[in-house]
Amino acid sequence: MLHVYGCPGTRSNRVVWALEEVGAIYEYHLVNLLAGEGRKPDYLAINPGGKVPTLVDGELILSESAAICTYIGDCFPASGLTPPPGSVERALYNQWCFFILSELEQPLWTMTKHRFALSEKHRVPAIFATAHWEWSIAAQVLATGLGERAFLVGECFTAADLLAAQTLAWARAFEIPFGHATLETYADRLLERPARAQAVEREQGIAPLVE
Ligand SMILES: N[C@@H](CCC(=O)N[C@@H](CS)C(=O)NCC(=O)O)C(=O)O
Repeated sequence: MLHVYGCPGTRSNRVVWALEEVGAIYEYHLVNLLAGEGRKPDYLAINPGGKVPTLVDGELILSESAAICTYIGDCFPASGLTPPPGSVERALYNQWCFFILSELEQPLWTMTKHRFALSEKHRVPAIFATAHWEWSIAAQVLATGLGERAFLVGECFTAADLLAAQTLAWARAFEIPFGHATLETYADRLLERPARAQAVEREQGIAPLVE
């Protein structure tokens, strides 16, 4: 049995979405970040950073949302969520996942931290202009890489698209324009996938949104 530790309205929705895409059976454990549950010793024992998501599969404990989504895809190869290891598609898939986590989401994470995630004494409002500028550059790279295609890699939906779509949804929640009509269409289409709706329902059914 797979166990996912998450909190509604956070990056754990990537993992729950991936689990729903592959049809996995899993147990969801709420880590109420607002109530400080991420800092409890029993949770720190499986995730020393006190963050969500975490996936536990037997002896394996995984953090980092992209690594978890990739593991889920690899465990369910028929789903096509991850291209086969060693393939050209897998190399491109890895590239997009690393880009999304290190370039695309970072300006959003900077904005999130300096809006509310950090304690007030650590917030630097002057950072927003730079974060917006960095976002526009990363969004341009994503739009160029996607072109007129439906998916980032090959002809089918992969976890790279899932991570990109969730990051675009995050930008929308912050009312940050994408600046590219193709990204709007891409996000609309991916965010309408039934597995995403099931994931949102599964997480929100467990606890109210943190925001
Ligand atoms: N790179 C990590 C980031 C995880 C992360 O920062 N999670 C946030 C919620 S979206 C969190 O748990 N924050 C609580 C904290 O920093 O104390 C991933 O993608 O899994």
